[in-house]
Amino acid sequence: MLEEIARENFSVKMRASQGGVLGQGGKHISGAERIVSGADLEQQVLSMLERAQTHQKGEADFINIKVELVKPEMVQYCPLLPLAEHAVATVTEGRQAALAELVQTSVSEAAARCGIEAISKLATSMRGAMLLDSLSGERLDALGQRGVRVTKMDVADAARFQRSLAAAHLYGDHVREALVLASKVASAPGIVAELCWSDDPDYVTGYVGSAARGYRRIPVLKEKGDEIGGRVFFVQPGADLPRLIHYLQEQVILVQTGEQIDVTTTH
Ligand code: PML
Repeated sequence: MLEEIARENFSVKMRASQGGVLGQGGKHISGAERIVSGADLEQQVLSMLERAQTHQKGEADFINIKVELVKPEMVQYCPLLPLAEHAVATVTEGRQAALAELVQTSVSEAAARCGIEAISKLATSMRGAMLLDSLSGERLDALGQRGVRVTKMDVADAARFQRSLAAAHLYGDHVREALVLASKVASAPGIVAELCWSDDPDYVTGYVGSAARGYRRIPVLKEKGDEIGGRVFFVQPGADLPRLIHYLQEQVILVQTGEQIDVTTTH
């Protein structure tokens, strides 16, 4: 019986907001995704509740924690993206590096500029990502301020991942969760690249992710104190959007990590 329970996994999703109506609209405060064993479920739910209640973006008045059983046959695997870091010191340098990275993944320069502008011009941060055509830069999803929220993912071996992050001097929830999310996104059908920077006012690091070039970390993509951040996914022209959105929102993915994360620096 105990073995049966240990083999069960659960997807746990949390999202917290302030000032909306039954969680719709308002200010996005916090979100998190994990896939955990039955034995770790209670602890994970409590820790997500605490995270939602103590976020520096403000006091949440709506917290949704959703738990779903994950059967082994529902799981697919993808590799962790390799990581490289740009040596940039200012927002201007960071955004130039992001533009150059996106162009190298075959996003057009016009679409890359649209993506950077789409995040920087947001009035409030979104829960999910905007899908943009990788050639024209046109917005493809009709999900407005909600966007496409990537869910149901984690690493296959959490303890090993934690060890390799610490060995590479990568600390905190932001980079841990972003590496997992970016790996799932890069494995999705029709994705060319992703651009992201955080909506956490104290966290200015972001990245460009792609299957072609990996996770290209950019230390400064916005000014400190700026509460606006978000994600843009650049999509191949003519991609099957319902299939892509289903993969991002519903397909359970465990990311396979190696023993070690090598961080290379690009200038
Ligand atoms: C977020 O807060 O959701 C985005 C985090 C980006 C992390 C970038 C990094 O540290 O590598």
